[in-house]
Amino acid sequence: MSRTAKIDRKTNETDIKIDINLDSKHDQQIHVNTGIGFLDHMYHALAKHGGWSLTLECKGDLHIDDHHTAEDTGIALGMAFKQALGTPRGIRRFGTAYCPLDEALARSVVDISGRPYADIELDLKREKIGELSCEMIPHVLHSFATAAGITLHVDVLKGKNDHHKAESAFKSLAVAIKQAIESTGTNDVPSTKGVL
Ligand SMILES: [Mn+2]
Repeated sequence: MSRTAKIDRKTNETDIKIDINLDSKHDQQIHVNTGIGFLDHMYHALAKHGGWSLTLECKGDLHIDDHHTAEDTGIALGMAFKQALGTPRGIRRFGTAYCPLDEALARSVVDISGRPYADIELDLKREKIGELSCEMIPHVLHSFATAAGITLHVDVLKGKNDHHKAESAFKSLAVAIKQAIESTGTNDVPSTKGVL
């Protein structure tokens, strides 16, 4: 059984449609169009290495800047993820991954905890990558974690090139999430509280 969700989120600043399938190992379909090329690249990497199918369309107020589009797509993707996951039963709950991209190395640690928290250290030096402000990259990850109700620690441990650092961060996040939501084949809630 596939874990799927559809989200429609419209405000005065952005109009977002998402269709997600967290269990698309064999037939991944990924279409991302936010109007910000580098952000599309990051969401595409997240979906690809997370084993998701993802359609994400956003029409945002890019005539102002990239802020609302980046933040709101992070929120909407978090909402979609949470909805698709449903009650977290029969999953591993914790996930850890290291991903390199050439000289860059990132580590992500995830807890599908029901506790929204994000600690993000990407060590980006540039003002922007393509049309995405570097300050928006941790903001996107914070927004995603908050809306998804999960705990994220994402650290770029090494690297010189900001494109490599950001991409290795999203890849490691994808692999860590994939591990955390992997089915254990039980119906157990992975918490001593009996609830997440
Ligand atoms: Mn903001």
